[in-house]
Amino acid sequence: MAMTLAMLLLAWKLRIATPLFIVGDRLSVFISPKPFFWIMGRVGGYNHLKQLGVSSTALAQLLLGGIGGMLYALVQRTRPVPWRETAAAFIFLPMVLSLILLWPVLGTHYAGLPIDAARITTSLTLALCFFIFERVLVLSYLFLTSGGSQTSELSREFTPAIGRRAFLLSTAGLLLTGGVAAIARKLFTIATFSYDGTQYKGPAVQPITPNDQFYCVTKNVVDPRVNEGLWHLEICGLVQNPRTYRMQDLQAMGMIDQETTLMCISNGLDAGLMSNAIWRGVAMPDLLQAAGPLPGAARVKLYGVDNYTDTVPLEKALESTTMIAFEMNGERLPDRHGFPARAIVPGYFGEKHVKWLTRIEVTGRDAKGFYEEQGWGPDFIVPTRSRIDLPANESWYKLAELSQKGVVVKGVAFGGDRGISQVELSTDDAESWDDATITYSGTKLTWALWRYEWKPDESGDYVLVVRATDGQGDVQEFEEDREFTSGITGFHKIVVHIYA
Ligand SMILES: Nc1nc2c(c(=O)[nH]1)N[C@H]1C(S)=C(S)[C@@H](COP(=O)(O)O)O[C@H]1N2
Ligand SMILES: [Mo]
Repeated sequence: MAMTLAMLLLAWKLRIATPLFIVGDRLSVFISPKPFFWIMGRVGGYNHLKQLGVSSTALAQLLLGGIGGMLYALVQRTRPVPWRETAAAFIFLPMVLSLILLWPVLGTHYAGLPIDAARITTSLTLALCFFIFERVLVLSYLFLTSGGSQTSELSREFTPAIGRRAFLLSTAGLLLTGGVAAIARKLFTIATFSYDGTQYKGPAVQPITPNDQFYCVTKNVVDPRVNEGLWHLEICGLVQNPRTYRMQDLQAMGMIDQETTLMCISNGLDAGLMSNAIWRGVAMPDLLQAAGPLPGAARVKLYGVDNYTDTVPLEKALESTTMIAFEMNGERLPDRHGFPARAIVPGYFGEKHVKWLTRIEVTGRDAKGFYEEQGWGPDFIVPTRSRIDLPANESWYKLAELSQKGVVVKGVAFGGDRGISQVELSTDDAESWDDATITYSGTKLTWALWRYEWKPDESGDYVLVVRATDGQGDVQEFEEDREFTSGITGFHKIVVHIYA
């Protein structure tokens, strides 16, 4: 409990990555998307899965601590255990195991320490936590059993002095447990559960999504809140001149403003994990060209301070529309959208737009990111898609009331970085199509908004379907062979009832 309390305090006050949070990150790369979705279905969503992850890590930790304590007590009864043995068993051994097992995720820091500094900080504080465990265990055992040396083995356990000490120790244990519960509650209030999975859809959809309504997806239980003073951006790997930029260096560079739509790879046909904003920042090729990619460079691996990673082909990173954004719709990036810097990779799924960006590593062709390691992909380019936002599925209208203005049908269409040239609506389940009006055409990198006035002339049940054509003239399609791990394709359909 003392060690767990120390970890929670470190996580809460100093935003240090403790096993409570990073064990889940370490394990989740081993769960491929199918079982991942199965487990998520079983436990009731990503938020529950995260809660399950943290609480089982905490329980496992307490259980291991308990077993360690019992083993120690058993040995202590037969002979005094010297400090170098308890230190080896309870500090050195767990430290070595943690370094080996958690190495890839130790470079995490939720206040934005650069990766190498974060790795050292996480390791040192972990050693401190194990030290606390060892000291509390040894000292409380000695406290419990001291002063009973003259009495026999049997009476030692039942003397009033021992009873008093046991009572005091238990009380201290209860206080620690209370502390753990109190800080766990505090962490819960700043956790991502309340907003992870936020969608933006429905009749109120605007061309530009307001920052506080922008869809949100994060792998984290507690998101980073980066301290800009600690933060920097590294360009490294297969480059001639590795470099580190502080925010003021970046802000002195030429800025671009670019409207770009983002969509999550797991967005359902009727879902709202898609939003549009105006991003301001620097062009990624400016930084990469200054660094000078070496022969053999094929991909670019982007790292967030939360130890999230993803990769893009070097060619894509060198396109002038691939950028590092510092502002969103005229404001500094909100914390949950990646303050102080995030990648914008037009035409690729949301995963690639790494938030809380702290390192850009130029790599060979085999580099993989967090979700790629899990088995997402292999295709990460957004296929053309469209959605009906109004009316809602299963809406009812009275025919007589539609004689003047009909049913207003509207929604969005998104063609990755290819733009949208046409949107069509069918009111007979894809038998025939009619042009919708594009009310907001956006740019090649954004969604378009469309509208259609439908005047049904008889009552009945209608199936409405939308389809879009991208800027290259390719009509949205259902790709039968496409794995869901590359994002689903198909058509959004709704049912509307018209009654007499
Ligand atoms: N550092 C970091 N970047 C990240 C993620 C993350 O968990 N950590 N999630 C990714 C995913 S899956 C998506 S869909 C987008 C969502 O961006 P948004 O929350 O700003 O809409 O961010 C991506 N970038
Ligand atoms: Mo995503």
